Amino acid sequence: MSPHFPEERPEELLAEAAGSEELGDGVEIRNRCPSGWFSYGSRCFVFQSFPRTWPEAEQHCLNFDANLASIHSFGEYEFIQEMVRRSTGSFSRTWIGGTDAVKNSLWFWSDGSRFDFHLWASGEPTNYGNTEHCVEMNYGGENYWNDWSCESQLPFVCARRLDR
Ligand SMILES: [Ca+2]
Ligand SMILES: [Ca+2]
Repeated sequence: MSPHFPEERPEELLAEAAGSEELGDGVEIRNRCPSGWFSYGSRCFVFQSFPRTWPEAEQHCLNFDANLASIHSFGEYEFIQEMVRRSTGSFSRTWIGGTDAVKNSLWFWSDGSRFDFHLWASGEPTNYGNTEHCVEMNYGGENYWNDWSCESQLPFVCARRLDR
């Protein structure tokens, strides 16, 4: 696994938001992640294990003032992968917030951030049958992304900014 998740120190892997108000030297960090969410960088994340279509998943995240997760670095990706693995016991296929539904092959994140990072599987995105406009992770193994039909149902990851 990644250096972010050393197996021998599980308590540090996914510091649950509610339990991490103090950061050494009594320095308080503002931590407003909802209970059960996990913080990474300046955002809070939660894995939702019940399968939904991509638009239903995005709507569900919006109920938390969140969006489907955008991913901007390999570290963020590994963090989310670990959240999925801990919940499901494997690297299960999972919706994230990427979509090219507005214009094919022009990718956006549903939270409005720049699509500045990707981990497409070999040969992807294929836009198979001109029907694949949403991004899943953990496709064909633990590391890769695939464009898939937005109407397919998968578990999903929501993310929101910590300072909300
Ligand atoms: Ca597409
Ligand atoms: Ca595809």
